[in-house]
Amino acid sequence: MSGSVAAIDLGATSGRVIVGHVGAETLQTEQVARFLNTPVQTSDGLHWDILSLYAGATEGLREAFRANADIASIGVDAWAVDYGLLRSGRLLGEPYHYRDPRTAAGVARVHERMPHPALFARNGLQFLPFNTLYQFAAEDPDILAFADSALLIPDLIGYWLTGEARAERTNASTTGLLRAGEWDDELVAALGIPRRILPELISPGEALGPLRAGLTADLGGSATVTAVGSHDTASAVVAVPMRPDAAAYISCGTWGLVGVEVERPVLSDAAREAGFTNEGGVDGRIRLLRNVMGLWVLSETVRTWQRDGHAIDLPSLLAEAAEVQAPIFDVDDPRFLPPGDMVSRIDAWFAEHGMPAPRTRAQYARSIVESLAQAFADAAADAGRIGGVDVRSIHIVGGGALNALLCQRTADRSGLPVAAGPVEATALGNVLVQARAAGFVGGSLEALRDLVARTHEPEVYLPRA
Ligand code: LRH
Repeated sequence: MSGSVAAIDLGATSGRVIVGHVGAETLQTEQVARFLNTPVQTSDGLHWDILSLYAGATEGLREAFRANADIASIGVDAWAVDYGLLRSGRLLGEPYHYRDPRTAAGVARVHERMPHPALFARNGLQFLPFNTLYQFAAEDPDILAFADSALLIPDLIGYWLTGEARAERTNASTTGLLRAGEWDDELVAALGIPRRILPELISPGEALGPLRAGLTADLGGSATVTAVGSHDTASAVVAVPMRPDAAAYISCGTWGLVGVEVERPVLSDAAREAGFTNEGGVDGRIRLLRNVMGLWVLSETVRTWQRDGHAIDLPSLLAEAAEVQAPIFDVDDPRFLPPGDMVSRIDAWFAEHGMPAPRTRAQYARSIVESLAQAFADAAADAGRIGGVDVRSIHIVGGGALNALLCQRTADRSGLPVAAGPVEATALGNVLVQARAAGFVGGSLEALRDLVARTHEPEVYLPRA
């Protein structure tokens, strides 16, 4: 039996609605809507425009039903860690963007009560200043006390679609408040977080609920909303056509999430010291990975040039970059996290390290790509060592799979073949988990990945001397 499902996939720069057609030998996707995600800086910080994202998602669902009356299920994924606070079902304000610097105060407050090594022993998370537990600690305590629930971005969209408030497990793992897959009540209490704001957990593949009665007429169709790997990276990893015992993956978009898939969390000192995180995956797998800064540094650099009046065409810029040499810098330096003028920050990094900075735009682009490739190669090697996986190839999925220079240089710098694609891994992973729940396809993650491999042939980059 085959059938169709719809995936809502919200990314840091755009959102999409994709219809997937799935059967034993079929895995096809068509994008029915794409809308921009434009964060808004207000007097109190950097926010996501969540209502415009919800409007884009529902307009996309309307289009999906118009084109495919038989959609059986809807799944939502988005970036991790961010949330909306609600009281009696009403949103108390636009969610903060994880790149808003307010989290620094939260980090200090949390670490006063529990330093990172003690936290890591419980939640297995890499220290990232925007993990949800630090954001909660940075909230105005009166607002937190007033709220009766906190919903991560995909859970919030799911709530608006169904009226059901739940916390999907893969994304909940990025809050820092899960221990062995359940809310860590002891930690929640120790950090003074009101326990009532954390909703009941739900796992990928479980039904969240039917579309609200009021919505079905508006959208022109009815379907069940199914929990997927609602953390976008969890969905992407589902659709990596890899053998987990022999490969590393890089989910490369705004971020480069570099890691291996393991059966159990790795809570060793080596994992913590190397900045690895144990995020929850679909089917209880663990995503042992490191956040590498990703294409953000390049896109933010291009944005700075465009703002200064230069017309930049990315493919031409990358073609020119392939022809020049450039030095590398540490892309994971925290100075590159907030939005802003990346070129001056890159210059400052080189000045502090007594090295000449790039001069032309092509050299800057090359320097960023080379630095990313090196960070990817290092993280893939570390992931293999720490996770006990004999990494013999690297899979790059997501938008970065289209960047031939980055893929080739990752192969060169790691000495390993790089298999690039699918570009739309996140949407495919979202679609596959729904399709399995609906009975359109069966089996383990391995069977789902085999279907991806049969239908989406990767582009292979062999390492050059
Ligand atoms: C990628 C991602 C990543 C998180 C970051 C906040 O979109 O979900 O896995 O660390 O956003």
